[in-house]
Amino acid sequence: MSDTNLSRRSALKTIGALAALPLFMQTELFSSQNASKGFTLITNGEVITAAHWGVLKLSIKDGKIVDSKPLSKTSDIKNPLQDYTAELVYAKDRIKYPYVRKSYLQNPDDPKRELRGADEWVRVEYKDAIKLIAKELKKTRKERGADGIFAGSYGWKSSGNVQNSRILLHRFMNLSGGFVGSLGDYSTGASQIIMPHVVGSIEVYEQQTSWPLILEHSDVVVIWGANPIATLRIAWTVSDEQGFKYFEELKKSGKKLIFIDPVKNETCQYLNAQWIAPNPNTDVAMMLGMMYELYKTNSYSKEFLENYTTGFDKFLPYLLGDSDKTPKTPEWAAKICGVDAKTIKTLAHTFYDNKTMIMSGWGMQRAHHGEQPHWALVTLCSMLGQIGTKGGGFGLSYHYSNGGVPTAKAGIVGGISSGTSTGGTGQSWLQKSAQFAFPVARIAEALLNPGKTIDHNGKKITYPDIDFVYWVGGNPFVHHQDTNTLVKAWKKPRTVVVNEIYWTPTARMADIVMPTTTSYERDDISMLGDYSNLGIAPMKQAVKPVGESKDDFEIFTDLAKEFDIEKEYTEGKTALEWIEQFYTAAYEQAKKMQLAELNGVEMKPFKEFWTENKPVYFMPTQESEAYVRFADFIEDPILNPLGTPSGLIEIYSETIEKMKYDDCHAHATWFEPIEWLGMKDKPAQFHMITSHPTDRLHSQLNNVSLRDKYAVAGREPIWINPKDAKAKGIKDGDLVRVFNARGQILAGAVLTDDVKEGVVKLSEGAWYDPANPKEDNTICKNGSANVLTIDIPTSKLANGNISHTLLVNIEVYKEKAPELSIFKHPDLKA
Ligand code: PGD
Repeated sequence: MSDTNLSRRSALKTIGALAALPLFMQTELFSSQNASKGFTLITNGEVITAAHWGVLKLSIKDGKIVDSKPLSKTSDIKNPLQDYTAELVYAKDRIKYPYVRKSYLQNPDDPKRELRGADEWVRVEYKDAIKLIAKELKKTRKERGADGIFAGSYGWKSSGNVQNSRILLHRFMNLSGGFVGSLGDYSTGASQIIMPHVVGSIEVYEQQTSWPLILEHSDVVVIWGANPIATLRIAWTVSDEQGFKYFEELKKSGKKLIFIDPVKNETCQYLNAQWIAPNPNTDVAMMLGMMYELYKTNSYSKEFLENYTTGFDKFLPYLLGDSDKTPKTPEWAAKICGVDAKTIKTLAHTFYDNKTMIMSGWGMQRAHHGEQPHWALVTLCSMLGQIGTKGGGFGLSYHYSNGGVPTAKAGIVGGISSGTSTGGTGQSWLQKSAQFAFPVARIAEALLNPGKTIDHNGKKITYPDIDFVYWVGGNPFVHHQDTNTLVKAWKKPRTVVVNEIYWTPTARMADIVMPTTTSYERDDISMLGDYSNLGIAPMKQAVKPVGESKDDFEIFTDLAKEFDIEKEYTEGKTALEWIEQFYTAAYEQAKKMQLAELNGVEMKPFKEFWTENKPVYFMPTQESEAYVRFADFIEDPILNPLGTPSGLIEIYSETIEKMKYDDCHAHATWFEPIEWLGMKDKPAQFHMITSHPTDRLHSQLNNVSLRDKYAVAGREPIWINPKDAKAKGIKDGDLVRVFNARGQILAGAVLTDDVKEGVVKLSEGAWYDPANPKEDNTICKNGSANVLTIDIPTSKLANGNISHTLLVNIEVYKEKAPELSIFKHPDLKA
């Protein structure tokens, strides 16, 4: 029996075991807001729900959540994020009521914007807050038109297909008269623009060659700049958690595992892989060195280049140095990336001589000229000639949302949309808002420079003059680069409204704050597994909302009433009726399929599904277990061309050539980043990596006691190599100041050989906690990485963020350690 069959059997076994879980017992019942709709909240018992971090079983006692556990166990890799639901719901820093900033309430036309983040808060009645938002929104629309209103509102929000805060905001804004939106995202800003030019699809959010094939066919697995053991704790919808199981099997497989990253992270440690540590932001040079070696030793696939790519001949003069007098030899690369030439050569041959799957993360493209690394990787893999084979090639999503887990045949649950199915007054605005949109990570520049025109992927975009900002489900004062510039930019609009669960740094920078429920205080539904569709998870309300918090659907429905568009907004349905509609559509879809196609899984009608309160699990198909990314194209590139102009992999892009950008040429190129270790006259000493955190989802969960397990000196930990630390007189556990020309933060020193000399690592997502909000460039007491990052675009092509390109200095903090304020309530006037 093949490994594939084995792992298919084990997958089916796991899913079978899940399906056989006993029904949860509902005990005491009491009337609640849903009782009138035929459903009830329980005061004692268990509720099954779901979050980005998996399907959860909550224990309820006397109407309160007392325990939270994963519903089932899919591997031995623990996911601690699943244990903190009660703390999330009853957090000290919950926003329980609507609040308005004092100066804004006194005079919304002259709201003393400079006091944002430093003013007092006044509690108001919910209905008054709704009226105030509606009045000021109408005023701005009248004065400035739709382009005066920004609702791009980026963020990871909570899971759930109905309470999708950003979509709900867009739906309201579309129907009520339009808004300025945003393009792209912070995760893959550079790659999602470059990859369509190279391989004809965005690639970063595509299903990967299936894991069973990797386990059966790959000889070498390379993890290049990724940390799946941390990032697979979460998924965009609800994590199916199957990726962990496959990494467990990979660890046991005996395959050669290579890990390329300046930081020896949890994944390298877990897999016990060979660690190769290039300098940050120099992967392109290293890849070029490998390509040079392959070319010079005639160890590359001419057949692949001829049949499946275009432009290698135009790339070659650059590789060989004929066009710029710099041959990209391994020795040349070694000087830049800090990995010796011999290792570069050995790696190149190891990849060529073996069936090699290169799994790359996205951190390398969140860097200056971030368009280049994945383009160079595709060029390298084209030379290796293994793209589209079982177990070979590259994959850009094995570290994200369980990519590579085979897809199930399933009924698919839809979600609420930003338009309406019945049309409605705002439909034309869908077009218009897209017209006004600008790249998401250019928000601070856009606020500060109305009327400025920028290049973007061959087009020109002019920033609108924004005077009203509405943000939901995101935390820009933690996620956006160069916080101190954002603080200045944020003072530009007259009005800022934020719907939030907690007093986050972003909520504190608003004028009007609307208290929002957690997903455990409202009903919702979600698919399980972004790529796998392994199930449908009910997200049943577990407890009553805290304080006067409302779900986003209710807040926007109430706002819609003020604009006489309630009917269009809700389409006459409650949130629960939307859930029923989406589930029933999936049920009907499944009913049309043969039972055999669904591996015998029968969906139940909505009422039964909802009352039983347990997920439906689907089975992966044999076809999906045999899925090979790019296989169709490789089988017949004429019949199955890629979506590029040539239909082939574009090693050289004439489309990009025509753009004539100085910072993104027509083939993968090594560009020096604006700050890096190899630069002359370095403005600071260490390159800081701001990777995704292990024990949070970005900024989510920074306010629960899980933080106590990783905080050092009460702050965000910073990894520093012991040799670097010694030179600076820093000891393990010291409180340190990390600083550069853009700002300063406090952090706790962790001395470890798991970070390359000259490099420090501090994860993004610690809540920005300004020591003195009234002071420019004040120190952040908690250690938010983005106080130090640079807010310039990757290039004119993609305008992605460059959050991994920065140098910092570090020293022992000798003054009295200031107390944190960010996890407490701000000063509130009752
Ligand atoms: P989250 O912490 O998930 O971060 O940035 P993002 O803003 O997505 O923020 C979500 C917020 O939504 C939280 O404050 C949460 O309380 C709130 N929320 C949750 N559910 C609801 C809801 O139902 N309704 C409402 N109204 N609010 C809700 C993440 C972003 O950071 C991303 S995606 C990436 S990839 C970037 N990565 C980096 C990086 O690698 N390095 C740096 N330096 N910076 C980055 N920033 C980016």
